[in-house]
Amino acid sequence: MLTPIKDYPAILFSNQGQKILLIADLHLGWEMGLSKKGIHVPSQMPKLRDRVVRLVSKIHPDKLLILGDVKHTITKTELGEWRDVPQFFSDLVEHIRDIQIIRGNHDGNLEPLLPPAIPVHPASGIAFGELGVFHGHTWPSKKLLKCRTLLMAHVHPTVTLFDSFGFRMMAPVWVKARIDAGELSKIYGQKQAKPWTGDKKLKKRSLGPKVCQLFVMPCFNHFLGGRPINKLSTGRKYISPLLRSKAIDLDSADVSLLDGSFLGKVDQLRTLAQ
Ligand SMILES: [Mn+2]
Repeated sequence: MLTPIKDYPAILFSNQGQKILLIADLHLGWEMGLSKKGIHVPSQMPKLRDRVVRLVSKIHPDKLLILGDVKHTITKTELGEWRDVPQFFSDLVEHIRDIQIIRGNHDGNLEPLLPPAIPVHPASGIAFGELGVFHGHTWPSKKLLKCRTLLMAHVHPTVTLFDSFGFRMMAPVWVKARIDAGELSKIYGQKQAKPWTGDKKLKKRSLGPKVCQLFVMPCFNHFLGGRPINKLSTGRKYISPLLRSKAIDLDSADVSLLDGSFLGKVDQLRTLAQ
């Protein structure tokens, strides 16, 4: 069962008595890039760490899974990240021992900054029972198609609304979209399974893709802003092959704020983004 944590960009997955807390897109060291432009702000790592610690003390998960982009620079490592990333994790393991990471596109050379006990899984993801998790800048691994639900990060979904007084609001959101398993199977060159009708011979054939829904999770680093899911005109189209594909019906996807308020479908919200 997947339960978004109210007022946090975090979600809890309960699987066979195990509680897995999922967060994504920490982008530690993001503010260091600003100093090159002459804008100096102190490291935001302590605030992000304290927010994760608060969350862990509230939820008491068995495992913390970070869905990629732990740090901000892509392949090299900034001096400040050499300080902040190890400090972040050495403080965090005091509160939760089982931490695992799925590699994001910003996580090149991440391992030297981590305690050795923290594994880094490939960006194409891993499965926990009915839930498949991956970062989102690449396709999920084929074995994730066996999971009913996929969860990705990477696009930092937000919604933007513009009113007649000229005020523009932007807020991080959860996006829940339907996945067309047939289309996805085509993309993977995989035969779509026939539904199981009870016949034992057919049962085997029903072990094909059963993936049917996708959750896109908001960015944990609240300094970063994001990409309005209801505004396509600015910037490139979605920076995720799965979201660009026909397998996802983004127009009819549900959009909700972090406090749980349902805002509407993506296509309805597009009319308010101008
Ligand atoms: Mn990313």
